[in-house]
Amino acid sequence: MNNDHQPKHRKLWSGLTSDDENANIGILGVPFEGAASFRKGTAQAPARIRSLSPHVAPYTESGGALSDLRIRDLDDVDVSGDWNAVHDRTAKRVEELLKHPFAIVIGGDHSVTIPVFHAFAETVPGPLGYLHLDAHLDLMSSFEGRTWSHACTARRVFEAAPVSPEHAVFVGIRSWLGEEISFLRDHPEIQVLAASAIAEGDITSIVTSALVPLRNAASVYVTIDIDVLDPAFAPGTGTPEAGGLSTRHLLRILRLAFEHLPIRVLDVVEVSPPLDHSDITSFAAIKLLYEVFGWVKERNIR
Ligand SMILES: [Mn+2]
Repeated sequence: MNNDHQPKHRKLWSGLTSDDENANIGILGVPFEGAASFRKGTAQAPARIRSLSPHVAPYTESGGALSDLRIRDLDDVDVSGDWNAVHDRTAKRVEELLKHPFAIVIGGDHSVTIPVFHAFAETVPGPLGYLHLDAHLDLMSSFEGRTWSHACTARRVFEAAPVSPEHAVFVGIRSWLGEEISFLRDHPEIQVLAASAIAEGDITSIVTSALVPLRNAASVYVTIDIDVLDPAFAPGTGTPEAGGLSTRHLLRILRLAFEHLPIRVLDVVEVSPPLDHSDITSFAAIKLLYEVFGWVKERNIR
């Protein structure tokens, strides 16, 4: 794909796209799936999600018009070559993306969060917060011999100054590995909200108190691994875990996050169109993104 021009399809993102360098929201695709440990297909997500977006009305679920929002789609990062080259190129393009008041990245597998977060940490003044919505912790120091595996994302994020574990919150977790449990034991300041706790309690009060550590961050990065949703709501993903959140729950959690936190960047990763059924998973991602558009507009981020 040519990255130097705007996509020709003017109905992209329901016609909200603009060439304006000052557009409220910048969107960048990173179709990299080289770090997925099991089933692939996430490289197709940015194109699939974009191709479905013309079929969605430019309104939030509560009827908020998105019409005066301006969205600049920066197309995809060139993901040819090895992972190192992809990380470098991604970081460079994220610097451009961050000229927009709000930045959205569409993966790709979860490893794409690593270079995106590092570019964010180098560009945006801290202290920074990290909100990780996922079935998995991704806290391995290395996985299957790779430090850049999608199972290591959060560990690599903690290596970027100036984020610290006391400004990190994990939500929707229901899969654990021994090394991750040890890491959490060594870092009791990290908040982990398991999927079971969300299902069994009062979601508003549980989530609101879980997000407290992020409130004094200057800017917050939100990463959404689509497998945080139950496979019933998001079957098109490489490592599904039963017992997950409903799309309704996830929208509620994100709404609370937007109400309380200075969110600056959001990524959606691990959508795999070839593993999907009837585009359920891509449409779930689109629903989340359109609500994000609405909250950006509501908060008047410009
Ligand atoms: Mn995951």
